[in-house]
Amino acid sequence: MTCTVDLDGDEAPPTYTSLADVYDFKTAAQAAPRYEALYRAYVARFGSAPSLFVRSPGRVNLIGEHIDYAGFSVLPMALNRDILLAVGDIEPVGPGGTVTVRLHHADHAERYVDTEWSHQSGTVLEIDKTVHHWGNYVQGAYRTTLEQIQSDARIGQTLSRFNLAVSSTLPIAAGLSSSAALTCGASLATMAANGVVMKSRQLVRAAIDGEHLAGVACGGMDQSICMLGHREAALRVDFAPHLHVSPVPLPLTSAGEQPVFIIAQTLKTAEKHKYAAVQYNLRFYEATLGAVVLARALNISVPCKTYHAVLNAYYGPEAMRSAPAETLAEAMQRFEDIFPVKGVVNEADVPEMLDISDLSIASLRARYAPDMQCDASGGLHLFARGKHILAEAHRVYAFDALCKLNAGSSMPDPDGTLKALGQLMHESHRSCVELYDCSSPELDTLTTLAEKHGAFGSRLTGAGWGGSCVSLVTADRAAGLIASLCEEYYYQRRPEWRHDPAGQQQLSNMIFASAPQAGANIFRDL
Ligand code: NG1
Ligand code: MG
Repeated sequence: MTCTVDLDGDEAPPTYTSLADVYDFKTAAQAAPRYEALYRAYVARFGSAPSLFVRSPGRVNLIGEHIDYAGFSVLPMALNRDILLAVGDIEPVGPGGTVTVRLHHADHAERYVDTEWSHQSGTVLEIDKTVHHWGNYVQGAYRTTLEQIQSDARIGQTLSRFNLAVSSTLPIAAGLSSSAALTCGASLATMAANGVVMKSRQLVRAAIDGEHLAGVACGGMDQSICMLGHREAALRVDFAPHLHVSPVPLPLTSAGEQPVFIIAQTLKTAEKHKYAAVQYNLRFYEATLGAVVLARALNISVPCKTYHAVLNAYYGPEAMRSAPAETLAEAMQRFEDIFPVKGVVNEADVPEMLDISDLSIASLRARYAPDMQCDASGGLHLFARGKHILAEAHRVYAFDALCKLNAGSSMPDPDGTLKALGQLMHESHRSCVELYDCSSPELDTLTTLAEKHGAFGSRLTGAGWGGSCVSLVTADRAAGLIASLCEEYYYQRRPEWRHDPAGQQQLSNMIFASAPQAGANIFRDL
């Protein structure tokens, strides 16, 4: 998916000199040893001290699942689990000289093998996406960041060689966007190493393009929230007409406290390169074909490949901008009334539905799912997927409106608002189960348990099919909820973790509480 980037604020990501600028007091104290350990690992690997650190957080999507590629707004927040990069041995390379970047993983060097790449200053780095290496994400973002630097006449063009060491508390393939944290962190490190200042929007663009170069056809949600997260607010990310973000402060509880989100992993990973071909890309294809079929049913003549574009063409950009919830409510009804086939559709029958019966399946694919593998042999659930997308988009606006209505004000029934937010999360999960078919038995068990033990609402987050769920709870119930889930979910499946310090350590990154965090930043002179 391509999107133009038009972000609020023209600033560069911040540079800080104290952990307290990012973390609250207690978390800063807990985080300090990680920076020290990474410093030591850098010295051990490269023989000199790093000159700066980059911090790049993971994200959790609070609501708005599988609708970013349909063009609709989503509502994520940055997490208190992050990737740190130590950057050092920065040396400018003259024109035509060889630029080399060395990359080391400080936590799991045996699993994430070291790598390095070189190119002549002034030439483009080639990336081999057929080899699945964790360094591809870093290389991809390195290359696209240099392209941004070189396309901006205001920025100098002398490139530097440098070294990177990485450490992470973000679980991989858990639906918490470790990949975007890595590409955003790599973009920021490349910027800093080259001694230039770029705007956040350029870095978001570079990180998105970098992930594409690594072979993942993603939307822009993950990179936007990672780079632009707010310390005390979730973000609404809009994709049309441009990528645009606005803070969504969460309503306080009746005790005047910030509510808490509990992130809980299923113990079943959701590795993109494994399930993408079967499920994620197929959903993208179903979402695109559904939009095209709807456009045909509404007699829209301009080409539209997303549901958002169809609604925009039918209701007009003004209705979409000023009354999105009302417009979507109308659209949901119309969709039910006029979508031509409510059941499963055979791929071979789609051209007929579009009145272009001489179109081959190969051409249909080339038009609506280019450059992606996907298996449609089980049929296309166009109606069910479309129904989810429209209702989920509506829930995002409802969630946003509830938060904004109650932001900072002392309302009569604050917990009522949290209950209503929880209800939207609950409905979102049901829709992912029943209409989008992207849940798993483990996700259903965890969300049910979370709601039983005091969550206002709980839902899968990220693409699904494994990974994590997110639950909304008051601060005073957070510890109790975590204890209950440990008892009834984790210790049932990993009894050995109960008394083993290493198991407890694993568990602390499997289930944890997070409030919204700041987006990525640089630290100097810590
Ligand atoms: P995950 O698989 O959790 O990183 C993916 C997409 C998002 C969005 C969600 C579903 C990538 C990098 N991310 O998230 O853009 O479509 O699924 O809402 O592909
Ligand atoms: Mg990802």
